[in-house]
Amino acid sequence: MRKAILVMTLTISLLLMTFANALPPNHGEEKSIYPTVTLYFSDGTSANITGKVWSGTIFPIVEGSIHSYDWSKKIKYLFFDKTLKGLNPYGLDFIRAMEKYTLKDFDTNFYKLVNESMNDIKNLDSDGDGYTNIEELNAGTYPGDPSDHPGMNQEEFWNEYGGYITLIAIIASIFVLYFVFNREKKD
Ligand SMILES: [Ca+2]
Repeated sequence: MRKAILVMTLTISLLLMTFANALPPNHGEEKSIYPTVTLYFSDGTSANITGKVWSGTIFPIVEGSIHSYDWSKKIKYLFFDKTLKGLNPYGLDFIRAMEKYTLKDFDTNFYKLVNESMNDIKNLDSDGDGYTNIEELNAGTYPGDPSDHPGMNQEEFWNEYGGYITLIAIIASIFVLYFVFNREKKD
């Protein structure tokens, strides 16, 4: 009898646990991995960009406006630093550009506001690595991370193999010179 009660209790707990897991998460307080950023417009008003707005609205706008690179692959850190807690230099410039508009623009035409703000900062070099933001966006590198910029693959290749290539070139020249001198002696 005791065993039966124990088995029943266990079964009920298991069922309850399964049921609880199957329930959708709490919608009002849904957690996002992206930080909420507050905009302060010049007229003293302010507005929040929540994590859900970043991922649900801003990222799709960016992905849709850049055609030469599929930003969905690495958009996570486009505006944020690697801890996802703060903005990187590009994210900061983007927020500053948005703040030049008004709360009315924010509330009534958010899509246009995002597009225009991106456009306003496209010729800046937010991270100071020598490439403009739009060059980096088109090449699929982070405009807010100076260690990531176009032409990296060639540079990395040279850093890794440049030493060997130089050494092989020197040895090859010595061989060539050796044979040339030997030949001259024989003649
Ligand atoms: Ca960069």
